[in-house]
Amino acid sequence: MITDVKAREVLDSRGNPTVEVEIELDNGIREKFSTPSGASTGSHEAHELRDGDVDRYMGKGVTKAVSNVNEIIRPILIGMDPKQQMIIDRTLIGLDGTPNKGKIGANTMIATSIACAKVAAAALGLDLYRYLGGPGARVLPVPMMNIMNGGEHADNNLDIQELMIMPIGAKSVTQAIRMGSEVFHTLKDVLKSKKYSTGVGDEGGFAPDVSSNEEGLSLIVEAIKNAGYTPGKDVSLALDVAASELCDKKKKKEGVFEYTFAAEKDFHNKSAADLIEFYRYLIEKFPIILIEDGFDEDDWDGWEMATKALSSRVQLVGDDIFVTNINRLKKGIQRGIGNSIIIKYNQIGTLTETVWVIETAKRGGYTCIISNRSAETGESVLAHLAVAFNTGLIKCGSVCRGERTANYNELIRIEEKLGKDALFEGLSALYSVNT
Ligand code: 2PG
Ligand code: MG
Repeated sequence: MITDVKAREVLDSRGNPTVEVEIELDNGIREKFSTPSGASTGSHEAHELRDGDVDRYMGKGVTKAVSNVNEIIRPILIGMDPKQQMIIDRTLIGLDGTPNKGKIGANTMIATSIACAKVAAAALGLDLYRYLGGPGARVLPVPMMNIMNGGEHADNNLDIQELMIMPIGAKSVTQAIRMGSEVFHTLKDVLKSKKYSTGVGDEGGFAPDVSSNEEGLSLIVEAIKNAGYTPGKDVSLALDVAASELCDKKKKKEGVFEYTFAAEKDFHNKSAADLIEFYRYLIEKFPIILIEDGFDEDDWDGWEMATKALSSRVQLVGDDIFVTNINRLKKGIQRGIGNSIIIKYNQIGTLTETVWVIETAKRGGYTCIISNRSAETGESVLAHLAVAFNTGLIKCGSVCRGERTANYNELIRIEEKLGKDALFEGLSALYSVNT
């Protein structure tokens, strides 16, 4: 039984405040969870409640979220059973009462919701993945490792927000992590030899001022080879274009979707059809097996066209278009938009709704990628969620910085614990891709 709930303001990995919730049970067991935060946030995401008081933390304080927990949520949760996750989450949804969690705040709610799950698992003496996933939880995910940062995550001229590597040729997640780390360090050498900066961006990937997106991809391919791996066989590439950030906002208001990649001199004010051809070109030239947010969050027609054209070649992953929202995902499934979804619990605000989205995606034939945000807090819940729901795919940033390695290290521990029951699927985790 829950005997206490307490919130506080702590910092995330970008140095901004975030809300942490700690829950205590009558047997003295305590667990806490602090909420991550995005930079390239989709406009359809549930509301992140910030104070807006410019005298504190540039307006980013979360004291309102903290008092929502301590004054509104705490008295209601005390006495409840933390294992009743659905009831607790429905209570939070009811307390908020708005369609986008605009009152209590999705950041407030998810901190509470996941702290409940963690404390319930601890009370039962279970690992979180086993508590949430039951006896069938055993798939270790293929990691999407973000080793070059651009877009909103770095101050360089790379348009594509994330260039990622996927060690699909590994036999285990532990080996995949080793391969990723080796490529990451080799990339550092490649960058140094070409006099590029080796400083890292928000998610721990390098952020060199490359002359074009293609150059960024070429440097990574060089690093894969120099590390002793075969591009496309051992290690493939994935992109998060975050194309909502590259779409002309004014034109969009008139219902026209136009895309500009500033680093490409021939790709300014182009249509979705042009963009499909650009992606086709990149897929031919580089071993790319996954493209996330290739189109704007509201460009349903562009997405539909791209799915028809490219979905047998790559996973087309919806992040900002779906925002872990069941209604947007259902619309996507009905219209044949993409074949994969990014799962970010703070986009929706409760663990229960997150699980509903995962289940719906799977029934619709979509793969699910459990994903980090560009600001994390050192939690390793993503690793547990990926294994609990056998998603086969995870995205938790680069292979450096503690808030990124927290999840990789947890995957290594879970794989060790599962022993011969562990399953790592490699390329076949991306069901629809024929290479
Ligand atoms: C994304 C994420 C995480 P942000 O777009 O997928 O990589 O970025 O958290 O800034 O939205
Ligand atoms: Mg994204």
